Formats: sequence, structure tokens, C-alpha cells
Amino acid sequence: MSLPAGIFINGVTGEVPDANEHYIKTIGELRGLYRDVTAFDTYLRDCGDGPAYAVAGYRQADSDIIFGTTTMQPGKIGDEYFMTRGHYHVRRDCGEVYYTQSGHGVLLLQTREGETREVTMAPGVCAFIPPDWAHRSVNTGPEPLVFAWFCQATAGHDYGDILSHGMRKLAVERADTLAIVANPGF
Ligand code: M6P
Ligand code: ZN
Repeated sequence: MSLPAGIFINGVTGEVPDANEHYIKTIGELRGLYRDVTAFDTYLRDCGDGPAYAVAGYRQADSDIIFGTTTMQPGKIGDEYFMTRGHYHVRRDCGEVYYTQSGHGVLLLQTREGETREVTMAPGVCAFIPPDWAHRSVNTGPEPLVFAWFCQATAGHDYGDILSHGMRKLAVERADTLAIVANPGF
């Protein structure tokens, strides 16, 4: 049986002391995500491999809801800011909520039909991700981007489409500022 609980989230570091699920994605594990392969190899050679983002999750057995945090490091590969892989949910009726606690970024969203949207991620902004919209978060600032996420326990991650085709839009740095541009490789 699930029991009520008060779970502390450190909004600066993203740490959740009571989390029972954790993983880290390193830059090296994200080969293929960034368009500029030479910049990717140069980054790894010069900076070495290290964490790109960390996910902590809190799940209670038999509960319909899970939540947690994602902490994304700042950085760029070529002109693309550090980003998550991006996914649809396996269950197409399941949306998600991202509540940004620190740092700055952009949430890239798209439907299977080709509609796209961007939602600014900034402290205090709660991003609503409707069911069946693919979503990828991008850290566009110089600090870690920390956000709490909340979704159905059985939503599931479907990486297939985004992994093989990428997303329709890219979040890149142009003249020292964020630009959302069409992905020429899509
Ligand atoms: C968010 C949530 C997680 C997700 C993580 C990283 O925190 O949506 O479920 O795993 O982002 O995103 P991805 O799995 O696409 O790399
Ligand atoms: Zn999701």
C-alpha cells in the first residue's frame, strides 16, 4: 500500500534524499544526439567524459504517480546546448509536468503530425506537456538547470522516433544568444 510522504527536493542541486531511482547520462553516452560529430569528439578529447544530466525519481509501489528531478549540466557541443535524449511516452494518454527550480532552458515539444512548440524553462515556471507530445529539455544557461517532473507511473519512455530522426527544431547558440532553428537533418 502507498503511504503519504513529504519528500524534500533541493531546488539548487536537484538532490532528492529519499529518491529510490537514479541514473546519470554522461556526454559520452549521448553520441549521435548532436549534429556536429567532430565537435562531439573534440569535446570528449579536450574535456573528457562526465555527467550531462542526472535523474532522481521517487516511486512508491502501487502508486499511479511518480516524480523526481532532472539536473542538467551547462555546456555545448558545437552550437547545440546540452540536452536530454527526448522521448514520447509509451502510453499516449499520459502527459507530464516540469517545474523548473533553478537555471534556464527551453523545452522543445513536437507532435507526431509535425506541430512544434517551445516552452521557456525558468525558475518558477511550470511546463505542461500534453499527452503524445515528444519533449526534450535543453540547458541554455551557464548554470545547472534543475527541474522537478511529475507523471504517470506507467507512462513509459518511447525513444525510438526521436533517437532515429532527431527533433524538428534545434536549440542552438547564435551570436551569443539562444536561437530555435529548423533541424536541417530532420
Ligand atoms: C525528465 C523526465 C524523465 C526523463 C528525463 C531525461 O526528467 O521526463 O522521465 O528520463 O527527463 O529525459 P530523457 O529520458 O528523454 O533523456
Ligand atoms: Zn516524459
